[in-house]
Amino acid sequence: MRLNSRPTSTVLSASLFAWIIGIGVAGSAAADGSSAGPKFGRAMIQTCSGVDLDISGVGILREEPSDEGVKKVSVRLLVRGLPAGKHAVHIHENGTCTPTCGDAGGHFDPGPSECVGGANANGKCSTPDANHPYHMGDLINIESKGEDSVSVMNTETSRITLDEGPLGIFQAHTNDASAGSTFIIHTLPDTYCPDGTLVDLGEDARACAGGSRIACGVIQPVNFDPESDCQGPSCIP
Ligand SMILES: [Cu+2]
Repeated sequence: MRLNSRPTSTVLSASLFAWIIGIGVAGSAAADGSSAGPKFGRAMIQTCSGVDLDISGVGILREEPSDEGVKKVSVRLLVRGLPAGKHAVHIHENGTCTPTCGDAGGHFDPGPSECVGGANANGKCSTPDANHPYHMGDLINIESKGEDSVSVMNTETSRITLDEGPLGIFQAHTNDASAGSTFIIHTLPDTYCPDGTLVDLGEDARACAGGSRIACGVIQPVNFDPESDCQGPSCIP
């Protein structure tokens, strides 16, 4: 089944959760990048440490082979346990969720635009949200009807690739960054920084990008076999 490329954020019943995960990744895969099939990534999403919620889910990425310069990656999230409302979802720059979700780093955004606001004394961007919502890892919100529901988000991005290269999400892009990347789900919706400015919600200066982090999953390259690997309980977080 081809992943739905229409940007949506909807809610499904829990009874459909396993079924969707089972067929949502079907297709021939490219395990080592040597075949002409699609490439897949998967993240098992869990509650961030110190957060009093019971979140679990899966994030699935699919990139079709193409000789064109711009690659499109389908992104699909299915998540249980999110509080009601919209929640920001981004791809963050480090391939780790531990010891805290803060270790996932900032939004995935390799390249010279990363430090639009200039670097501080530690070599970090002094205004990490300056490029928001145009970071390479910025995605759309996921919407929940409540912690007992299963939330689904489908979107498509051409800002990343599952292949190697400057926008590859499975490699390290800075000397101090862990290789790989993560999905981070935030407590608040992404407001996409209207007019290019941060939305001031008090103490949280990054509120325009969803505020604190409540769930995280490391994105890893996978080769799903739809006949065996991902049509059973092993696919269900
Ligand atoms: Cu984020």
